[in-house]
Amino acid sequence: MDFKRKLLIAALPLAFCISNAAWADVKIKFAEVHPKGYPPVVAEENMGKKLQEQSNGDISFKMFAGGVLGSEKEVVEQVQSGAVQMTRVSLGIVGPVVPDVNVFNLPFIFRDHAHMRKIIDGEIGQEILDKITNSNFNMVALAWMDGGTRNLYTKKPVRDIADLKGMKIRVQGNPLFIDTVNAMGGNGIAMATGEIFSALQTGVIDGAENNPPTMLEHNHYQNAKFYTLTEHLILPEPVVMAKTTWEKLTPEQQALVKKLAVEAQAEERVLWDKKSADSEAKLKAGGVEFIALSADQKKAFYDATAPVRAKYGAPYADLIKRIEAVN
Ligand code: BDP
Repeated sequence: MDFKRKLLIAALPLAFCISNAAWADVKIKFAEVHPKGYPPVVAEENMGKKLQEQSNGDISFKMFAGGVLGSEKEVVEQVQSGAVQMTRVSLGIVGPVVPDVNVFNLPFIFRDHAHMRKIIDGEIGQEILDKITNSNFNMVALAWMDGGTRNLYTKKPVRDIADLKGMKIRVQGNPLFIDTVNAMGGNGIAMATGEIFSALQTGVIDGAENNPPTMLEHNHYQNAKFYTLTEHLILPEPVVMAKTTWEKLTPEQQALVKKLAVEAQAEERVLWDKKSADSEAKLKAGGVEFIALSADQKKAFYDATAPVRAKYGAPYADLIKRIEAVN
């Protein structure tokens, strides 16, 4: 082999590396526990389309909806290892990993849904996203999806707090929620979203708690016909990217991802309101009884959970005052 040819062969791997770097191509697998057509899934898919277009194809995006990449807990682990690059996850699931976010997971921390929205749109919302980003868990938190208001759904009616006594109620895997249900007199049992349907069907649990779209779309209403409007949790849901992926992006690409995530936040909110109203109507048509509580009856749930707010809220007393001060 002549010298020139040898030189060419030696230089090949280097040339390959250079051309690879120039293609800066980042592939995003986005994990969703919700099915296609669900409000955040729609907004996230639109975000992905815009991301592909506006990055001129340097960033590719693929949605994995319906929990195919695992439960939310498993997905959070995969984001930490970098196997999944983006997800939307309930804040309830982030709490055990980044305890500072548990302020938003406290029962009755927000006065109502509108109060929660004001908070996540403002500086406190950004502070909580930053807590996630600044933790050591390989996540950059970009925006908030709306997860509505959570109420109890049960096989036997809960018309008053006393009716909940001893009922096994599924909660997300966060000790704070087990304590919350226990404080209300029930028996909190943690399990993944995908296990609820059969647990209700087989009687492993007597009920669960969630918003109307989840109760409908995950078919829980088929085996739990009573929906008690406790409004005990209003959990927003961060959209996160693996920090290892984020760091591969140029500053321009990072700004684009952030901008499009914030656009998705606004888009999802409109879809959410429509979906919630539709879901309520469909649940009622499907035989679910909506049980309204009087102010006194609701106060009984609030009072019963005071020890939970005291236990988990103690380190965040100032932040809680700031949340309460937002009108
Ligand atoms: C829904 C959330 C989803 C949660 C699910 C649950 O959108 O992220 O995983 O509740 O409770 O409201 O498992």
